[in-house]
Amino acid sequence: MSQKLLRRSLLLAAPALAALAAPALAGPTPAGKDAYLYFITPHNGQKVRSPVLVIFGLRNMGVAPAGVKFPNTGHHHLFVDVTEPLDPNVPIPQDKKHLHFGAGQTQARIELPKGRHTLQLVLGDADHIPFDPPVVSKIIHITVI
Ligand SMILES: [Cu+2]
Repeated sequence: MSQKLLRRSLLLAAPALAALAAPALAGPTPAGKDAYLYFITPHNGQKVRSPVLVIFGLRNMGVAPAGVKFPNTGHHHLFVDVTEPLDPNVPIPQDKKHLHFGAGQTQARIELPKGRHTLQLVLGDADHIPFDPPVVSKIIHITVI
């Protein structure tokens, strides 16, 4: 491998290594005592129209933007039709099924296709890692008509 090519592959590898190291450095953030995460709306079994207004309810903890390390706070994540179990030791993925509300939002309007969907809220710490123990809502089922 040429010196130039080697340097390029190291540069490419660096962010990946940093991402792998981050959870171990951050460590699990303790959840607030009696933290309770829930949907204010919609409710389980509700028939709704898209865009769906989702309001996040949280008791006994506060909301802070992502990146802000303040005791007993986190930011909301909405899981849409997620079937894989939550891995509490790594940052929550960021994709169409895992929505981050890193500005500290407590509600959102989300576009969903017609049909049945599952929704679940997961609170993440400043580094998007679930708390210890994880602060998650019940999974609710909604139907978009
Ligand atoms: Cu996040």
